[in-house]
Amino acid sequence: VLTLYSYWRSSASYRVRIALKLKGCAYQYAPVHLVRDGGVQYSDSYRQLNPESRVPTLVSGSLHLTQSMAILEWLEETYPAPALLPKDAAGRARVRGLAQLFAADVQPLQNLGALKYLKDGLHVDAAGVRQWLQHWISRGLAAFEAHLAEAPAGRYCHGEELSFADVCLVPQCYAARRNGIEPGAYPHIARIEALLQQLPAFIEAAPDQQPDAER
Ligand SMILES: N[C@@H](CCC(=O)N[C@@H](CS)C(=O)NCC(=O)O)C(=O)O
Repeated sequence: VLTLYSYWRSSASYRVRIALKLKGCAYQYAPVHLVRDGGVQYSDSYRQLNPESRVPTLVSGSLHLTQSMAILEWLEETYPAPALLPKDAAGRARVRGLAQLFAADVQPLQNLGALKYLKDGLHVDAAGVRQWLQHWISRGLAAFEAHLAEAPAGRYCHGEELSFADVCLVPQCYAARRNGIEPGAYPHIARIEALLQQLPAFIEAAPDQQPDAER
């Protein structure tokens, strides 16, 4: 039995939800409210699962897996079909590079904890925080778009098969919209996102479909 500790709006959790659904893995959903009571991720009980106090955490028996990209790699090795990485080394490097563009270079700068430090620690005002978010998110989307534009045409981010790059793209588009950036301004991203948003795995993994979604 797999248990996913997740927050509906968390883009890192959203990646793992998409991959679990694509691979047809059933899982229990354990909500971790990142805002209420100062953040449930800081509670002693959650810290025992994930000392970094972040979501997601995926629990499988005695395994406590943290870091969404490490979880995606574990899922890929444990449940190889359908594959979310290409067969060739160059293709895998490209897909991992696209995925890390968002996971390593953009998401940390839009994360709740980083924004809280900008506001409370460095006293940046709301307009400054918004400018920060829009700067880093737009820069990441523009770079991702340039990568898509230079590759041979395909249905998805890397050719005809779904990959980690698609799994990371949709949550980043969600985070962009939340912060006033319209990913539709980037033509390749817009086309692929529209296609992905029609797939059941992506629909079921969406933030507003989660049990802890606030409407
Ligand atoms: N690199 C980590 C990032 C995890 C992360 O930053 N999660 C955010 C939500 S998307 C979080 O738990 N933030 C809580 C906080 O900053 O207090 C991953 O990919 O799993």
